[in-house]
Order: sequence, then structure tokens, then C-alpha cells
Amino acid sequence: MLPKTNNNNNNFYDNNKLSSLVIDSKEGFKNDKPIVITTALPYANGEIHIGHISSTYLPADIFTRFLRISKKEVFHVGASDDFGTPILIKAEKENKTPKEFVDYWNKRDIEDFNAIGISFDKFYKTSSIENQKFVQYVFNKLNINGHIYEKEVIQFYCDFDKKFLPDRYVIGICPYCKSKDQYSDLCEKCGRVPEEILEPKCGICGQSPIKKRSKHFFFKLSNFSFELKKWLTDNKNLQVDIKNYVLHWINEGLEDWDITRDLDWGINIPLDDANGKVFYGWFDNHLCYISTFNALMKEKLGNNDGKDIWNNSYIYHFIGKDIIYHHFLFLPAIRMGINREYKLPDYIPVRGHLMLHNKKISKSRNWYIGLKEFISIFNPDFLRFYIAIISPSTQDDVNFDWDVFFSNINNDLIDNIGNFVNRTLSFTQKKFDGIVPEPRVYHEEDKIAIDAIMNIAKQTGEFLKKAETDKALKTILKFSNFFNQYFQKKEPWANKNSSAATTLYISINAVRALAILLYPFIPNSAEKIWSQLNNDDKLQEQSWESLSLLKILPSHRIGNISPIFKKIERKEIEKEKRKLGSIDGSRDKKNG
Ligand code: B3M
Ligand code: ZN
Repeated sequence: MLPKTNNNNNNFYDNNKLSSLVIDSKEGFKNDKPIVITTALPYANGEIHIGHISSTYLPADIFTRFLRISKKEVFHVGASDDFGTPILIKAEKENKTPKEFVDYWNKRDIEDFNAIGISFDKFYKTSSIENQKFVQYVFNKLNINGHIYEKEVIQFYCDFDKKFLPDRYVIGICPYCKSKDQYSDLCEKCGRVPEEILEPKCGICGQSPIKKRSKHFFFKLSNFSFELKKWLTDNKNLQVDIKNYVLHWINEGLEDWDITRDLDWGINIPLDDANGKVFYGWFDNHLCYISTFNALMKEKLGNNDGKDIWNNSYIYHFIGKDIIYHHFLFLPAIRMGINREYKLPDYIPVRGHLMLHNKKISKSRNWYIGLKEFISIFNPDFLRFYIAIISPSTQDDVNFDWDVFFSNINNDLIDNIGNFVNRTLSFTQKKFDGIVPEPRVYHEEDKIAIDAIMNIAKQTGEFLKKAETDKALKTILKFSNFFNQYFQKKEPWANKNSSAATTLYISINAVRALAILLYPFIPNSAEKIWSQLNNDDKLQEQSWESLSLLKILPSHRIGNISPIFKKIERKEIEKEKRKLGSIDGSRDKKNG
């Protein structure tokens, strides 16, 4: 639909006429409930890398920022996952107490997330007092409700390290293919799960472990088969392919979960006869979504424990595909087991893995790029832009490739978006002394361009509401590309038919739209555009709908301008590729 040209006395576009066309903020989020967003908790034993950003934190952050600027009440909570044997062992190796060790990584996570603009409302820890109390509360309730039982298990124990050894810490010979140095729960050579590993050795000290009996607590996951099936079937927001194979797991029969570990680093089991035992990390970590949310509500509202707000909100858990089992079965079953005192998730957006040059990212093999390193070299928004553009909202894997990164940033972000923003602002600066000119005539192309601005909030918003971030970003790129062509075609430098003023007035407003559109994706760069536009009010105060209004009026003075982005040089990329090559080479030599 074409906008009407104004035929009254005003020579610029009347925003009132646009209001019926812009996005209806209530659409898709009926009755404006708050939205709680959680992101899978990173283990507090190493740095955040580009894989974490891609599968979990960036999609959640784009969504969160979009909701905030759409003026929704939204709470993004996260935490570090502090417990588990690997953390204990690593801390010992570094001569630190586990607490010192996890505190270090918790702080480092916060720094890294800040640096790339992942905006949590609260980032806490599974070892917080609040989480410990909440986990014990949930356990007691499950116990009263009859969902917990005790059973004796036989486990490997290292007499030298004085530790029960979890599966990953027992190494031996695969009974099937006879490969050496395999985990007791998985042979990486033949892919089978050994019934009993041959010649078991302790993964820490290399000595032979003994077998010991230990009493453990089990959660009766099998009690919930029926209820889980119903929940999965009824919830229409879950990805269908995932739902189907989770249903398949249920049909095959669910095993009960051993929720105990014989360690002293973890949350204590609140029973007299459970000395020396703590909860398994996967019992307590997802409960930290709730305890962290409650802690946030307490900070905001005083004594309120957050339960009412949680239960009256839309709940989103953003995760990577390797933890589907835990989030589609274990987490909902535990909430069911406490009579749904806290409601189940409405959405569980699941994303695939990020590969690095087509190989699986692996920290232990050093085949990864740490976030901190990345952003010490490149603009953090470059990583956000690139990952957002390549990642579909499905569980398909995506590939990080330095050459593609190079061309996406230089061609799409800089030559397309950066170029349009820059030429519009510099033209206004040079030819109109930095003052937005008053439009005199509207030609057909101008009407189409105004139409594009009027529609873009809704078009992009439709995708972002569903967290389809790649589709939204591609729509923005088309919009910017359209405006580059518009500018080119109108040739304001030739001032044909004195239409330059109209072209610049519309283009400046398209730049304003772009700043808001890009805010969820590349917040720092969006702020930079915004400040060059020199608007009185802040970018974050704008509403999403308002991006489709022509709010910058004639005679507005723009600010100081400079290029928004700096192009990546070929040699910078070649250097990064060489670094990868050397990591890869040394690894292959070691393995071969
Ligand atoms: N800490 C990390 C992972 O397995 C694990 C996630 C917990 S989410 C409650 O990816
Ligand atoms: Zn040992």
C-alpha cells in the first residue's frame, strides 16, 4: 500500500497518518505478561567461547533487547554452573579451593558477557545461598511427594585420591574393540558404551581404582512419563522435531535419575543419613533459573519471592541441542514433582552447535576461539552480526569460517548498512550544513521509500517475536540495500528536479529506523549511529513501533559524523587463519 502524499500545508510527512500501519505491540504477546528469559548456565571452569555465544547467549540477548525496546517487561537471568567433579579436580590442580576457583570464573564470565553486550538482568551462581536453600526445599518436597528413593550403587573409588570416580574419570580398554585410553562410559573409537571397561585406571592419578558400595538417592523420573507426554503434546510452542524424538525417548521407557554424588563440593542433601554426599549438578543447576529469578525479584521488589510473577509470565529457556534431555524431561518432571509450584517453560528455543572451520569446537583440543581473544582483535559487534546472520533458529549446526566472516562484515555490514548510513549523514553535513532539509516534492520513488520505513517495524518484528533472528537481520539488510539503491537512483548530488531535500529527509529517517532495528543485534554500533543523528532522547527510550515513524523533522541538526565501522583488512584474517592452522597442526601431530 502506498502512503498518501501530504497535500496540506506541512511539507514533511504527517506521522499521524502512519499510525494505523505500524506494529501492534499487543500482537503475539497477549495481555502483556512479563517475559522471563533464561540461558543455559556455563560451567565455572573455563572461558566463554564463540560456540556458547552462538548456541545460546546471542539469540537470547537479541530477543531480550527486542522485547525491551518493544516496551515489554522482560527479565534475563543466568548464572555460572559451579558444581561437579571436573570443577573440583581442576581447582585442585590449580591449588585453589573450589570456591576460589568458581568465583574467578563467575567474575570472568560477567566481564566477557559485558564485553560483547549480553545483557543479563542478573547473573548469579548455582553455589549461591539462595540456590542451595531452594534446591534443598525442592528435594524435601519431592521426597514428601514420594518421588525420591534410596538405592545402593557400586562405584569406582580411588584409594589414592580418596574419591569416588565419575564415569569420565575412569579410563581403560574398550571390551569390544580393545582400544586403549577410553572412558568407562563411552568408547570414542567404536562408539559403544562399555558394559565394563577393562583394566580401569583412575583418570586423575592413573592407579587402579577399587569398587565400593554407596547409598544414593534417585529421582523417580519414570513416575512422570504420562504427564510429560501430555505436556509435550499440549505445548504447541516447542519445536516439533525435538518434541517427536523426546516423545520417542519416553516411549522407550525413562530411567530414574541418580541425583547423588559422593563428594564434598556441591549442595548438601538435607537428610541426616546423607553425610558426605551432595546433589548431582544436574539436579541443582536448572533450579538456579528459578532461584536467580527469585533473587532478582527480591532486589527489585523487597520481600516478594517472585513465585507469582514467575507463574504469571511467559517462560523461555534458551539452550544448545546437547542438553535437550535435561530440559525437556528432567527439568519439567522436577517441576511437576513439586505440584507445579513454579510453572513449566512455555518455550525452549534450541539451537545447534557452532563448528569452527567445519570441525567440532573442543576446548580440550584447543580447537576454539575464546570470546576475550576475539574481541581483543575485532569489534564485538562484528561477532554478533556474523553469528546472527549465519544462525537459523533451528537445531542445525552452523559453521564459523574466517573467510565468510570477512566477506559478511565487509560486504553486508559495512558496504551495505555502513555505506548507506555514512553517505546519508555526510551528504546532509556537506550539502545542507548538517540540517535536515524540508521536502518539497514527493515522487513515486519517495512514496515507495516512505512505505518501506512504515512497514519495516512490523516485518522485522514478526520474525523477532518468534526469535527468528537470522530472518529479521536479513530483512534489515534488504531494507538497507533498498535505501542504497534509492539514494543512488535519486542522485541527490545532481539535485534533479530539486528533489534532493526530499531524498535526504527520507534517508535520514531511514537511518533512524536502522539504528533502532539494529539495536538488538549490534547495540554499540546502533548507539553510535544514534548519537550521530543527534536526537534529544536516548536510543533505548525509543519504542520499536516508533522506528516506522518519520520522527526526524526538517531543520533538525545532526551531530558530528564519522564512519560507523572500520573495514577488516585481508591480512588480519590471514593472521587468524594461520593461528588456527598452527593449533590444528600441533594437535594432529600430537594425535598422530
Ligand atoms: N552447565 C552446560 C552444558 O552442559 C551446563 C548447562 C546447565 S543449564 C541448567 O552445556
Ligand atoms: Zn587415582
